[in-house]
Parts: sequence; C-alpha cells; structure tokens
Amino acid sequence: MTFFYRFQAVATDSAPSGSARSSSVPVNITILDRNDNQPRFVQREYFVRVIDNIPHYPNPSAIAQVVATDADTGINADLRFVLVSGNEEGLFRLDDTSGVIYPNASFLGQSGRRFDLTVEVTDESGSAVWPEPDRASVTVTVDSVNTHKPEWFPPPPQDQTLRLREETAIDRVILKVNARDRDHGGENARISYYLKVGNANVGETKHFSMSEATGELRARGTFDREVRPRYELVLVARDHGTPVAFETLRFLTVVVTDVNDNAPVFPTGSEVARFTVPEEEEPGFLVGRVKAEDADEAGGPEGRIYYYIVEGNEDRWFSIDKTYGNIYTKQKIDRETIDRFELVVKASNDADLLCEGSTCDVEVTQQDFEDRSAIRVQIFVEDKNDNLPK
Ligand SMILES: [Ca+2]
Ligand SMILES: [Ca+2]
Ligand SMILES: [Ca+2]
Ligand SMILES: [Ca+2]
Repeated sequence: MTFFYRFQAVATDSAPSGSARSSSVPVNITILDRNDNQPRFVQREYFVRVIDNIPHYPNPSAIAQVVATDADTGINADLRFVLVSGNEEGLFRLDDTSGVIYPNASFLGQSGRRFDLTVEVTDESGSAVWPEPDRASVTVTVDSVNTHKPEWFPPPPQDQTLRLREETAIDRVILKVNARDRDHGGENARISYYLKVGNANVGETKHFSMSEATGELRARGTFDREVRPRYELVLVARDHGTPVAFETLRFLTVVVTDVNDNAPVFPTGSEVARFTVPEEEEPGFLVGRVKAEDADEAGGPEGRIYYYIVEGNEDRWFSIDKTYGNIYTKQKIDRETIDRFELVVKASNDADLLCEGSTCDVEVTQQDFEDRSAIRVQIFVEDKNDNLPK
C-alpha cells in the first residue's frame, strides 16, 4: 500500500516580533509500498460446462477466467496464475497473466468427464513466495455435442415402392425402418421416427402412421385407386441431440393396385349413337365408332374395354372391332331393301365374351342402359342415287 503526505515547512528568523521574516516551502513525502498484501481470488469456486467440440486450435475458446485482486501497487500487485493440479493430461492451458483457461487439445472423446482444476495466484510477477498462496477451484464438465446425423440401416433401396391393393380395408405394418447414429449414446444418438408433411414431422396422416419409437409404418383404412393411385411418403429419422437435432429422410412410394370396381360406361347424353352408311359400299366400310370409359386403370386389365354387338345383328350385316369400338359393314347394303338398322352395343371388361350373329353370351337388360354399359346404335342407309337419269 502506498501513501502520500503533503505539508508546508516554514522557516522564521529570530528578529524581534514585528520584523521577523519567514518563508515556507511545500514538502511532499511518499511512503513507499511494501508487499504486505497477499493476492486473493474474488471467487474461489468456478463451475463450467463445455461442449466436446470446443475449438482448441488455432483460435481456442476461453473456458473460464479466474480473477484475483491485490491491495498493493506496482510489482507488489503484479499477479501471476499457476495451474497447480488437475491438468495431468495436459488438456488445459492457463494464461498466467490474464487468468483465462483454454483447451490445450481436442476434447472429443472426453464427453461425460469432469476435471477439477486448482489455480494459485501470487504477485511480484510470480516471484513472491507466500506461505499459503490463495487457491481457486475450477470444475470443468464436458458435454457431448450432437455431431452425427442418423443413418438408415440398412441403407434404403433407390425408388422404394410398396403396393397396396385397393378396396380392401387394412390395418397393418407395411414397412419397418431403422436408423442408427454414430454419436456415443444419450440423446445425441436417440432416434425417433416420423412422417414429414410439408415442413412438419407428424406421427400419422389419414392413411399412414409411423411409430415414433419402433419405426413401424402402418397403413390403415380403405384405399381407392380411382381417388388416389399413389402416395409419396417422406420418412424421417431424427435424433434428440443438442444443441441441434439432426434428421435424415427417405422416400417411399405406395402404389395402390387396381381392382375391377368400375364398369365401362358410355358418356352421358349419348344414349343413342347415330351413323349413316352409303348404300352399295364394299364390305368393310367404317360406319362409326362407339367409345366407353372405365375409371379403372387405363391400359390395365381392369380398365380395358371390349365392345360387343349384342342385339340387332342376327343377319350379320355388321362387325365390331371389339378393342376399338369401330363398326364395319360386312355386306353391301341396298337401301331399297333395308334403310335402317338398330343395334345394341355392350361395353365390358371381359375380353372373352362371344357374340356372333344370333349367338351371344350377353343378354342386355334395361339396367344396362340405365348403367350406361350398353348403347343403342342407329345406322341409316344413304341413297346413292343409283338410278341415274338417262
Ligand atoms: Ca501484494
Ligand atoms: Ca446424432
Ligand atoms: Ca373396370
Ligand atoms: Ca379400380
């Protein structure tokens, strides 16, 4: 501690009173410091948590700073810090003038460990010897940081596709997925499974649910291919790590396979198709085409349409191309003999019906017209003016 004293020194001569003279000068006295104060830590216990990927090189992050004070001045208060125990593995470095503790090596692999460091402080630039230097304890706990993303195991196949038959009510596990995480245990490696809808992770949608814990993907309800033929699912494996949780995605296509739950129908407003055919045309003339639609899978066996002339063709005037619905003449027609025909055409998914002349596997009822699976076809024979004027 240093003190300053300031006073006036006054000199007076011995002349008789009244004529005596005096003079004064200011005097400054400095009492020099002695190192009579031991440095003391402001705080004697420090508890710090660090993450295992704390930067250590080239720009190490500070772990803690110990602070001490000393009532002296100058060199008597010039403090130095020393790490006296707890650093046997050399993982820490103490800046001896600032009191800042840094990592001296990577902390990866140290997660879960606790280090008890002891720091001493002394003065006189570290050369003072106090019988009992003041000490502070610094407890450092290493937390692991989430480093790895979950990985699907085994790796999912490219373009993974599952098939579900439509029109059957189901409630069963259709796929079980699994992921693993290379972090060492704990929340950083704990994985939950979800479905991703938009940006949200959800446990279930209308038709699918994912078990958060087991990765079991379940489908339930009745699937209607004609309403929705496929589902593109995004499956999520997400860990519970800190400071950031990671997730990994995979894609799954669920294809709803067709069953024949729709019959072919002719369009509304076409209860009767009307065509004309010129008389005396060579057989094979294209009279016209009828066309039905089937809501089942186009081109698939359940959506493919076959056409049969089931009435009105007993004398085999016409034929129909059963896959296209094209009606052709089979004979030359003379309008003066017959001027109109009325056929009934039936559309079916069955490729193997037999309808030829008066032999036909199919019998058409009024219900077929109401269901629009059958259509009346009127064919008018046009006069070719075969009686040329002479
Ligand atoms: Ca001192
Ligand atoms: Ca992880
Ligand atoms: Ca069908
Ligand atoms: Ca169908």
